[in-house]
Amino acid sequence: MDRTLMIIKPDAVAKRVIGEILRRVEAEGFAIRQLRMTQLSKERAEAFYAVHRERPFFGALVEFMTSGPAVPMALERADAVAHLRQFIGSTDSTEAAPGTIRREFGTDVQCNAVHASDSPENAAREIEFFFGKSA
Ligand code: 3AN
Repeated sequence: MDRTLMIIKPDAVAKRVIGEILRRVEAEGFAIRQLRMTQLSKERAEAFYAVHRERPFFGALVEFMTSGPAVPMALERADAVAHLRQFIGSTDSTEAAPGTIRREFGTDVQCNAVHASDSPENAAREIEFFFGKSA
């Protein structure tokens, strides 16, 4: 079993679809191992997205991710990282396949409902970022 990190972003929290997203994730075979609600500070959001620091959308991304509470969670399943990426759909919600989380609950490339780790290495780093070493 592998683990990955998913975050329900502030847009989806504001839409009150936390429960619906969790239902779909569990129905897809993921076990929720850790979960909490948190409001990211500017410093924490900048650290989380440090790899994107030079991208033109970095400031807007940090502003969005700190605009309200978010719900990070550690999810476990066979092939968790790749399976979750495929399950949530493309980054841009307007281009994500019908039936995916980002298509169903997101709006555009910024307000795209959820984050999912893009590699096992980043999954381990991101789970530790929110839940510490014991996660
Ligand atoms: P993903 O989250 O699918 O791995 P990345 O790593 O390319 O996508 O981008 C990280 C985050 O930055 C995305 N989740 C999205 O919210 C935001 N983002 C990516 N591209 C843009 C863009 N062109 N404009 C605004 N935000 C973007």
